[in-house]
Amino acid sequence: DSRRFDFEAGASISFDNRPGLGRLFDGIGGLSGGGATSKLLVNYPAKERDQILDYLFKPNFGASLQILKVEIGGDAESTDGTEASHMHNSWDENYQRGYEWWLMKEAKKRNPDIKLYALPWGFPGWIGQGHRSPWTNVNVTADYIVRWINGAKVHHDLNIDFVGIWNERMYSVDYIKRLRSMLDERGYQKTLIIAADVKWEIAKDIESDVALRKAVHAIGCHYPGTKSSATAVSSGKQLWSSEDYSTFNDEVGGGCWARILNQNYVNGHMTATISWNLIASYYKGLPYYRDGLMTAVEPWSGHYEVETPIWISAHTTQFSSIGWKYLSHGHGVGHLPKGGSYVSLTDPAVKQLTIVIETMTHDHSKCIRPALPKYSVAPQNVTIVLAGNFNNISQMNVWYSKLKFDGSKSIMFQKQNPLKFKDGKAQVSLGLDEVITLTTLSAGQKGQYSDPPKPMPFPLPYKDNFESYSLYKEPANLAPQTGTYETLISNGNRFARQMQLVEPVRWCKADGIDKSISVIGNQSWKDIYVEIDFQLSTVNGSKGAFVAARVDQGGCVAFLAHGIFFFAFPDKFILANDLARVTVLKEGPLSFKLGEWHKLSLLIQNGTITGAFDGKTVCTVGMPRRPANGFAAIGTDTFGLADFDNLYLASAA
Ligand code: 147
Repeated sequence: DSRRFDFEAGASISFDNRPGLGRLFDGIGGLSGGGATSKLLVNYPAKERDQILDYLFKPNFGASLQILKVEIGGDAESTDGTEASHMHNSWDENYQRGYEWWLMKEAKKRNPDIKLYALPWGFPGWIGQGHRSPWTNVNVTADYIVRWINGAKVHHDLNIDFVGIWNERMYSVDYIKRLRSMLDERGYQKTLIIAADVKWEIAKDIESDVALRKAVHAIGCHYPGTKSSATAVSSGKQLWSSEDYSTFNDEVGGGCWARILNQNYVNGHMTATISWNLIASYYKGLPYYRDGLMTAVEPWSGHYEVETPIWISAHTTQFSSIGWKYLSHGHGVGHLPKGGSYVSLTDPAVKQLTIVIETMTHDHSKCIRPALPKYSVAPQNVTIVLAGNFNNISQMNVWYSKLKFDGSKSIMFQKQNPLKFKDGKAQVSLGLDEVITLTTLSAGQKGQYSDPPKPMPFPLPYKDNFESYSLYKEPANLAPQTGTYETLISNGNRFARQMQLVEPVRWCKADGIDKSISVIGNQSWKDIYVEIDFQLSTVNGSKGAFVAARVDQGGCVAFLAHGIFFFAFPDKFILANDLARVTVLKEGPLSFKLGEWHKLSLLIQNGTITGAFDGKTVCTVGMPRRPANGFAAIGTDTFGLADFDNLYLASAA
C-alpha cells in the first residue's frame, strides 16, 4: 500500500468515475411539522419573513434546501403543538387551514425544483373508527391522505412528490399497498411512497413481498446514526434519513449536521437527509427549543437568527442537484485516514465535481440521538487525486467553514482562493471541526441581509380581536397544544373556534385528556392579567371554557400541565392548579347560557389570584407555591365547539 509511505506528505484520496458511480442523490431537506414547528414564522413582518424564507429555500443563497417535508395536520399534538386537519370530521373538507400550504408555496416560489414530501403524525378521531389506530379501515385512511394530496393540487397547484405512512408508528403493509393503488386510481402515479419513517424494519417486509416492494419508492429511517441495515442496503431501494438532526442549533448542532450529511452516505448509503426541524419557530419552553436549521421565535420584533446548520447545508446543497450521483465508495467517498469523511457528487454528464470534506470531532458533533461511539480526528494533510473524467480539472472553487469552540467566532461558508491542480493532484491541509467544499461549479453565494431587528420580549399589553385573519387560519401566537383553533366569521365578527369534537388518533404515546389548550406569550411570565370572551356552542359544544396563566408545559405532556386554570361552566366556575383539575383551588356558582358571549378573566398579582366573570370578581384565592411562572392560555373543558374573541393580555407586575 503506497499510501503508508507518503503518509506524512499526506495520504491520497482519489476521485474517479471509472470504477462506476455510486447512488443517485435525492437531496437535503427540512421538516416543518411534527408538529407546529413553524407556528411563529407565519405572522412575522413581511420583510423579515421573506428574508428567512430566502435563507431556507432560495437557491445559491443559504441552506438552499432541495426537499421540504411537511406534516399532514391531524388535529393532534405532534411535538410542539397541533396542526390542523383538512378533515376535522368525516363530513368536513377544507384546504385553507394551517400554514403548511403557505410554506410549500413560498418554497416553490423560490425554488420550483424543490421536492415536497408529506407525512401524517396524528389523525382526527373519526379515522380510527373507535380505535387508536389509523389502520382500522385502510380505505378510509388512504382516502383521507389522497384527498390531502388532491387538495394540494386543486387548491394550491402543488404537486406532492413523496408521501409517508405514519410518523414513527407501526405501519400497515395493507395500507401501503392500498395507498399506492388509490394514488394511481386518482391520477397521482407520480406521488411516490417513502416507508415507513421508523427504523429499517420495513426492508425485511420488502424483501419477501413483491407487491410491497413495488409500492415503496424509498425506505425512510429516522435518526439512523449514519448506519443502515444490510437488508436495507441490499433491497435495491433508495435509502433516506427521512428525519434526523433534532439538535440544539449552536456550533455542536452545526457539527452534528455536517457529520451526518456526509456520513449518512459514507456509512449508511443514504441519499437524502431531512432535518427536524426546518426552522425552530415555536416558543421557548416547548419541547426541543432551537432544534432547527435556524431560529425565528419573535414575530412581534422580527428578530431571527441564522444558525450554523444553514451554512453547513449550503456546503452540499449549493453545489449539487437532485439527480446528480455520488461517486462510489473508495473512489470518492470514504473516511479520511486520521478521522473525518468525504463524499463527492457529479452531474448526469459526469463533468462537474463537488467534494465535501468534514473533520468533525466527537464532542463537537454529537446529535440528540443515537449515542455517538467514540472516535478520534487529528489534523492531517491530504492529497486529492482527480482521475477519469476529472483528471484534467485544473482548479476547483473552495468554500470553507470552521466551527469554533474557544469563544471566537466560527468561520461559516467562506469563499477562499481556488485550489490549483497539477497533473490531477493538489494538497489540502485539514484542521479540526472543518467543512471544505471543493467544486467545479462557480455559482454559490453566502447570502446576507442586514441585521434583523433587535430581540424583544413578547409585547404587553397584547390584544387580538381576530379580525385580521383570513377565514380558517389559526390565530397568530396562540399555540394549540391539544385541540385545533381556527378563525371563523359570524355577523361580520371574526373569532377563533375550537373545532375538534372527539379525541384524535394520537401520535403522542401518553394517553392525554379531552381538554384543548392554546398557550401564548412567554413561559417566564409570573404576574399577569389574561382576559377572553367566549361562548359555548349549543350544538356539539364543549362543556366549558377556561383562561389560564403560569402554564408550565406543552407538547405531548401538555395534559399534565400545571398552572392556574379558571374554568367557566354554565352552572359553576372551577379554579384549579392543573389542567386535569386534580388540584382544585376553589369552586363556586355561575350561571350563563350556551350560545352567549361572556368574558372570563384571570389576574395573578402579588400572591393573589382573582377570577372574574363578565367583569365581576367571583373568586380571590392565594397563589399556591407552584408553578412559579408559565404561559398564558385559553382552552376548553372537553373537546367540542367553543368560540373565543377579544384576547387581552396585560402586565400585572
Ligand atoms: C421525533 C419526532 O418524529 C419529531 O416529531 C420530533 O418529536 C422529534 C424531536 O426530537 O422526535 O420522534 C422521536 C422521538 C424519540 C426518539 C426518536 C424520534 N427516540 O427516543 O429515539
